[in-house]
Amino acid sequence: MAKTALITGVTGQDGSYLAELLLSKGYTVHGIVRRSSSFNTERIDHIYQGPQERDRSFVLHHGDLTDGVALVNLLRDLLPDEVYNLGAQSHVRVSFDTPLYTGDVTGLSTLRLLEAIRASGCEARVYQASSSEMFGSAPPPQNERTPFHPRSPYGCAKVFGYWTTVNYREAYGMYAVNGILFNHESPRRGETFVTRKITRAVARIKAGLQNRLYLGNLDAVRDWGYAPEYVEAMWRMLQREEPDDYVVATGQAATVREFVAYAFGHAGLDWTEYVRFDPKYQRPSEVDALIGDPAKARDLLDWQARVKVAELARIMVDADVRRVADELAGATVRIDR
Ligand code: NDP
Ligand code: GDR
Repeated sequence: MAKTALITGVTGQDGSYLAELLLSKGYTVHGIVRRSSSFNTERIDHIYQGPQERDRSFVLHHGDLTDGVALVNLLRDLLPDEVYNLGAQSHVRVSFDTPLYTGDVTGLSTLRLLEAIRASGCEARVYQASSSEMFGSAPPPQNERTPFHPRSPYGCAKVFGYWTTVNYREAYGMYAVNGILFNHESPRRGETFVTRKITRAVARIKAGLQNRLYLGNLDAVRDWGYAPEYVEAMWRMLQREEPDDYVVATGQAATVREFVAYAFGHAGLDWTEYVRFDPKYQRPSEVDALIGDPAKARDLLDWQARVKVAELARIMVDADVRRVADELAGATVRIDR
């Protein structure tokens, strides 16, 4: 029998790659989409199957992580084998402007979803999208035993989601796991996260559409990997015999400045001519350095990152250059696959 999965956050970067991965493995995939005043399905339009199609393997449902009753009803109807909780207000800087909202959507919603799973009588295995932001100011390298010290409302909300997931595993014997994922990027990354902001600017500068890029802290150190590889790790976590928590990372560090240099350099541009500082993009409390130790994922999941930061920057610049060229040609701009 084909397995059934439910993905929250299916319209996001990771949700779109995960939906593709599960479909390729023969799953029937259900996704929760929140209603918005304009279309928010760009990343999954290429796999969309309309309600009139027979035997659909990809089905979208309106819903919202803040609506616990809707979650119970949906789970009771679907009784999925696996639930991937990727939905979140995921922007760290924005979480300082909307702390209560972020606490609700990113933190409390994990509890809502886990309770909904219990209430619906569903026995799904659950993946919780935990984050390296939970480590905050804990010095690198960070692994599964590193104590958390979050530095933002987003990080605090993710710590709540992490411990709630552990608690449901211990209290109710649920198969619930935390993937503690370090930053992972792709051509589908949201345009206000720093990597995509940079690669999009490179493409637009190259095309003569922009001549400045304003950034905040260039000294921050991150461990940047490639999103399509990271969703494979999520799936592997749910295939183990016993539930557990895993760090997923490349183990390699780069500063924002280095990413800028890789991206501009790949397009033959000198970044110092274009990049300017704007304090608007600084955070009230910054996370200085996140570098993951992915040994456990390597040993137990047989998972390793292949794409490293310099190649990642090249992949993203090339995709944005193609997109800008399509836009200028008036062609339909397709999401990069
Ligand atoms: P995105 O911001 O690209 O996607 C977030 C998704 O959550 C979108 O589908 C969004 O819908 C959805 N969402 C937001 N609010 C709600 C809500 N109230 N109800 C239901 N869905 C909602 O994030 P990523 O794909 O990058 O990340 C996926 C998850 O992994 C997130 O939880 C993130 O915090 C976490 N994470 C990400 C890392 C990364 O480097 N990318 C690293 C570690 C953790 P809409 O399209 O309508 O906005
Ligand atoms: P992060 O990603 O906060 O690590 O969270 P982001 O790309 O937003 O920032 C990375 C680092 O770059 C610095 N920075 C800037 N950031 C943005 N967005 N815009 C700028 O102009 C800019 N200039 C410098 C930041 O200060 C920071 O140090 C991401 C999200 O996907 C989370 O959901 C996820 O949990 C973590 O990664 C792991």
